[in-house]
Amino acid sequence: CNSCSDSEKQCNLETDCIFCKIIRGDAPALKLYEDDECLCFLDNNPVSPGHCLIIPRCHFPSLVATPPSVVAAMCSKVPYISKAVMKATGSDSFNLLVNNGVDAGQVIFHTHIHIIPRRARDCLWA
Ligand code: DGP
Repeated sequence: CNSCSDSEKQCNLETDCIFCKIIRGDAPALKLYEDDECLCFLDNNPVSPGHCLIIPRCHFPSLVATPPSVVAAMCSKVPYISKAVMKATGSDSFNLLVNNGVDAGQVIFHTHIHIIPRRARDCLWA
């Protein structure tokens, strides 16, 4: 696996992880982008139109459990994907968000980055 080739870990997908199911094609998702390292698809509970998630192809349960090289691969897609999402949604701003751990609001334990398009006066948060 290109995502974790420089980690000790073999690329590993979990049976019960919904994001691993999306990677395997066993669960549906509206994909915006994919390559041999990452996948980006629309969040199914969006806080704004175009809200999407970037995930690595390997299962790591949280950002702190993700090898730096995989974090770097995920982050490297942000400029390209965010530009396309902003163009499609007509917004020119967005928030990047990572919830790491239960107390931070993480509910899916396959590491991911949220891209959340913002509009003027959308009243999401500051
Ligand atoms: P977090 O709280 O950071 O773990 O966010 C998980 C996000 O994942 C949440 O915004 C909803 C989204 N999500 C959960 N299950 C699915 C799914 O089956 N499909 C899609 N597209 N998104 C999902």
